[in-house]
Amino acid sequence: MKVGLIAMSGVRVQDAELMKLGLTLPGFVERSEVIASLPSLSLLTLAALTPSDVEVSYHEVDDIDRDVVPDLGFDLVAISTMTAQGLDAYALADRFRASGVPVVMGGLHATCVPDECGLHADCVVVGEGEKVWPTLIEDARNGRLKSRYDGDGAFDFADAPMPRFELLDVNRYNRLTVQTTRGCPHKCDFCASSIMLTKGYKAKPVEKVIAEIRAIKAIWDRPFIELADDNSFMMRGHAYELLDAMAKERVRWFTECDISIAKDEVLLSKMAAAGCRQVLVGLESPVSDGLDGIETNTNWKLAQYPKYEQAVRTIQSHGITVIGCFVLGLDGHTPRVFDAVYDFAARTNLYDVQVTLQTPFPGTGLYRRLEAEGRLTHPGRWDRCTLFDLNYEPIGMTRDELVDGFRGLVSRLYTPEFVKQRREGYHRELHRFRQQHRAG
Ligand code: B12
Ligand code: SF4
Repeated sequence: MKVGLIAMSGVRVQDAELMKLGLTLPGFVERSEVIASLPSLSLLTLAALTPSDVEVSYHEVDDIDRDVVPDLGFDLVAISTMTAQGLDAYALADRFRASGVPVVMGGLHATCVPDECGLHADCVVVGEGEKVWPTLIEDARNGRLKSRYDGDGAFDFADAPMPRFELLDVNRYNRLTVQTTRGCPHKCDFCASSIMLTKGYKAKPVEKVIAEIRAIKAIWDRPFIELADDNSFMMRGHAYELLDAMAKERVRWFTECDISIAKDEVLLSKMAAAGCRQVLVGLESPVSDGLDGIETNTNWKLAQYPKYEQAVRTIQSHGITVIGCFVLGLDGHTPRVFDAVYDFAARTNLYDVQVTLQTPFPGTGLYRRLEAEGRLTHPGRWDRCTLFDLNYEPIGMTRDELVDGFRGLVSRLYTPEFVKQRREGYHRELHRFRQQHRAG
């Protein structure tokens, strides 16, 4: 049996004007290039759970002629996609099926709209893939593939297999990913990440993470690793142990965390010592109005707002640069928000800034709310779920004000001068903190 694993990779933006504008801004291009090339960790993980007598191969979708779908001799095709390429994934699945090859579809998009995916795939996997994959393969082998398999969200990371990094041609990637945690203790209205897959928050045993890092080092001398976590280090005992172990591996890495890491100086020191170069932090809004009600458990994000500026400074004072993420178009936002983002970045010397438009991904509370309020403007246009294309009616400004304000902000944030100003400011502050530290 031969299984073809196909990753719907790549970065998407429909807004042609924004794309054109972005290409003229070195700061924007730099950020896009960093995130554009990452392999699918989910498919490498499933490959590892495939019995050894089944042949597996890994393919980036761009290497497959989508119009023809060449005969690659597959007995089964497994497609992993997020929402932005959901429609492309359907078209690809349709072509494979038309040529007689059964298709399995999984991932965040399939988890959120399984019935729709089922119109294009023989089988849809909802949620985490690890627990169901071996059974699915056995069923496919025996000609009794079911139309739906449900990962129940309770996969134990103690059973996590070693992803098959060796299936990759590493020369084509600028980072490889390792997952150390899944889920998040918070529940944001718009979140379309791994809280869709599992209810709790779980951490991979330290020795497994270290083994994965070593496997990457075996194929790549000085790798830059991206932790594919949505919110790292929320279990402090595990985090300390992991960071101490990572410090011995001498790798450079990036991850996503929430702002609470700033209140733990021990954690920050350990992160820096372990090779952490940068963290992405979801600040979401530079004005408190936008934050109210976003985190639906305890309104946690609103409560953090007064600590934002100091938190950015504290994290960066450890030599860990921050990418501050802002979501524009939240219900509390008015056209004043664009200047507020710019000013926040200038005041705090944010090393990097990521601005996106609020996006109602299917399956989220935000999607359901906007649908109920009749505010969805492009239902079903999953190709517009890129974080850069507007799909709903905002309330604090018009659609034009939001789109134009967003483009205007992008054109100001990523100019070489403003990027240089923030980075020089970061280095100055870092130098000052280090001198104070030595003196103290
Ligand atoms: C790495 C990454 C990428 C890589 C993906 C590489 C690849 N081919 O997979 C790149 C850079 C290409 C990328 C692109 C984009 N991304 Co991205 N990305 C991530 C990131 C950082 C990690 C994802 C990851 O590796 N998770 C770990 C793996 C193990 O989990 P998983 O993929 O969900 O897989 C599990 C299950 O879903 C399931 N499964 C998955 N696939 C399959 C397939 C089969 C057959 C089966 C059985 C099971 C199965 O089993 C797996 C194990 O349990 C997340 C944020 C984060 N920190 O999590 C954002 C994230 C997933 N990306 C996001 C977005 C918005 C995008 C872009 C639209 C950005 C853009 N403007 O272009 C594009 C969309 C591309 C597309 N295909 O549609 C959103 C997803 C929203 C959504 N629900 O669609 C996230 C959550 C970020 C965010 N917070 O907004 N991304
Ligand atoms: S903090 Fe981030 S990962 Fe956690 S629920 Fe909110 S958006 Fe999702």
